[in-house]
Amino acid sequence: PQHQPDHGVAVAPARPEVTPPPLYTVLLLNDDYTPMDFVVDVLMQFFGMSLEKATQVMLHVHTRGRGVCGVYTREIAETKVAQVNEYARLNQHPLLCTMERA
Ligand code: TYC
Repeated sequence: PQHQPDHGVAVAPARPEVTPPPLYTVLLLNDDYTPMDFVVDVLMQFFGMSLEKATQVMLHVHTRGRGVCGVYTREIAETKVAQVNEYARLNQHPLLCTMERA
């Protein structure tokens, strides 16, 4: 068939391709001093977990050393990490939240 001339105007491809953003896992690290109920409170407040789920994750961190709070895009993960660490320091607990590429 005959080809249409290219007018230099960008058009959407028939099957648009999108590049998904990199994902980051937000982690909580264990320590010997932060009270268990404080960690459960953090998981409920900042990660939207139920009391049951937060307790389960807190106990996993307590016994295994670290645990997953959630997986987010970079800006969201960075904000969660900053908010949790600020909240822990404000309450004078050594609790550490970190992130790594998923
Ligand atoms: N290990 C703490 C304690 O025995 C509890 C704890 C759990 C602390 C999870 C930090 O990310 C953490 N009180």
